[in-house]
Amino acid sequence: MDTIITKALIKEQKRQKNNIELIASENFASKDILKLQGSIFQNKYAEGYPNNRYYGGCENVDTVELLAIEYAKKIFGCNYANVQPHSGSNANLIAYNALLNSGDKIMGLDLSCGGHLTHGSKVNFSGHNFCVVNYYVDEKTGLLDYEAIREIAKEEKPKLIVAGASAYPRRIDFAKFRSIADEVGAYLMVDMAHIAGLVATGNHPSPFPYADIVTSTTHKTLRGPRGGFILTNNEEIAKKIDKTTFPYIQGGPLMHTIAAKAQCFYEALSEDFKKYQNQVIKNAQILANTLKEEGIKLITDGTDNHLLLLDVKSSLNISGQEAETVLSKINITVNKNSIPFDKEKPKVTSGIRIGTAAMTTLGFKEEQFKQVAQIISLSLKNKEDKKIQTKLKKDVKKLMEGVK
Ligand code: DSN
Repeated sequence: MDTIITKALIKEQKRQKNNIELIASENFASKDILKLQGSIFQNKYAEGYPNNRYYGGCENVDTVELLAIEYAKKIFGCNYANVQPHSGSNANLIAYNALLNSGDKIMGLDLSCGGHLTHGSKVNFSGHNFCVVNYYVDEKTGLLDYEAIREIAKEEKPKLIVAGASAYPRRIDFAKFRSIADEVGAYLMVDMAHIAGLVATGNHPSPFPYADIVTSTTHKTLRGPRGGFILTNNEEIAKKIDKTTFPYIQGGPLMHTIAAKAQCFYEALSEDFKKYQNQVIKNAQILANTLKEEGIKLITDGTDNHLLLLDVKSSLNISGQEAETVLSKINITVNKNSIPFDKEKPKVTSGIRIGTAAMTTLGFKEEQFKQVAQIISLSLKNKEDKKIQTKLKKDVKKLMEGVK
């Protein structure tokens, strides 16, 4: 192997072994998933769909794609699944193109309020190809205000409403979104990328039967390979999704990733996965409560899911960027994140977003997460004190040594 790549790989292995990983969208996939991602399935071209391909020799990749589809339908309780989208962004690109024409109006959560780039940001295809209207969280509570969303929808009459977020710590009420969509004759699309693992195990209400179309990734709380998928209960929409995925947007499916997605779904159906997701929630609760005890402000004052959004600017008078850097020096990995109505630029921000999915996979429980919260608080409150930072880095090392 190229020596530079080898060195980078070894260093990355060390980084993942030494650091407390709190990025809410990351996780540690199982050995079986990694094995399939790096498997010979990657050598196979399989444009088309199972039993209907444009290439010969597809019998084995057909087996794994059909299995991935069956498992996905079983987990999420729906009738149709397309497991070919290469990513969550692609899944959203496909969903919009399946249902809309260029210039049609979509309505999604504002980026600084926790929405995603593909929910209508101007710098993304979604904001470029479609007419976008945003909805927001309530400025005081940080919560989705469904009546305000209803009013915007009535005024703007979007053709499609997106429910779902990248940095929203609370439960999303899909039934309410459905009633808003029905009132204005819009499609309801749910992007459940962040919460898919929670939905799979009943730790967050399901988007079905409310959504017309559900998009997701497989690598966040779902703990699978990096990739996307799309679900629906509507046969006509399913046909459109398939045609839009291939040949309209994508070419050859990534069969190694689809095999790994099948394994991810297989794991998600297990009792162990349910226990894991229950622990993700318990860990997020203790993390939230301890940070609050330490005087750190949380957007929405807590969490219902796997993630927390810390307002470090108003609590500690530092930016999200600075907090990210301070914590990275003691081997805690987080990402700076805009908070609702943030006055700072996206590269600076007033907040950080943290999540419990990855470290729960490594075996952290309430006891460890309580310590993590105390370390974060001490580190950010004493950012100039080298002695304290050195001691905290040692505490992190000790916590990571406890990981089997
Ligand atoms: N970039 C992902 C996240 O961190 O939430 C979303 O695509």
